[in-house]
Amino acid sequence: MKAEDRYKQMAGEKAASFVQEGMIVGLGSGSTMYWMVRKLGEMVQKGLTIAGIPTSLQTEKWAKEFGVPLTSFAQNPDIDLAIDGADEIDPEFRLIKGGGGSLVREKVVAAAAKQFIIAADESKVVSVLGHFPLPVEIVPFGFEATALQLGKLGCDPQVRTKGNEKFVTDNGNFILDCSFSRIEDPVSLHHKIKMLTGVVETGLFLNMADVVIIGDQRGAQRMN
Ligand code: ABF
Repeated sequence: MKAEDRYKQMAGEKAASFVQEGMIVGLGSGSTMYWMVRKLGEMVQKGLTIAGIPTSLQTEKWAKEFGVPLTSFAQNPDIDLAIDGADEIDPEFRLIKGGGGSLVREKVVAAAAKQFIIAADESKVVSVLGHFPLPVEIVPFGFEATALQLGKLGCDPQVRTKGNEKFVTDNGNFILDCSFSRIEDPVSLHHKIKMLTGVVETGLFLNMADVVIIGDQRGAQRMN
């Protein structure tokens, strides 16, 4: 196993240890969350009673594979704990997420949770956000016009593709990946993007992460 994958596994499994009896848990997306959901399955097998709300169809598959019971917002709108990965984490624990295309469901779940835990390998820790292209979910209708407006904010938006087709999110939308290089004021940028007609959500998760767990050669460390 590559070191980075081991770091992901350690961070994901440590995040799972925060889950307690009877909790409704938001289940994040991405490869780090594979290890977190897998660990939750082991905990369920040992008698833990929980139910999870998945943030992607892939996470839903993992939960079923590992025996983690699932629920929904219709049954449980009040989430105790959401656990997710990230693409970038800055010193103020502000995040870029959405590399996997699930940012809208991830943000809805994170916003509904009493506590939000991030688990990631050390490669995600940055001094300033922006090297990773910022994902922005937009409605497909008039996406070309939305891209033009987004470009005026200082990036060259690229419509995400999957093979020869445009990538379509679990919500039926498109994603524009926007390379800003350095995002000095993520709060201001997030609000400017959100005000654009056609934009559903940005991959900037600001002042949301309550706990950040980083996996590195020393193991899994809680950063805050
Ligand atoms: C998900 O985790 C996404 O928001 C983010 O892109 C991804 C990180 O992927 P990985 O855990 O595979 O590094 O929450």
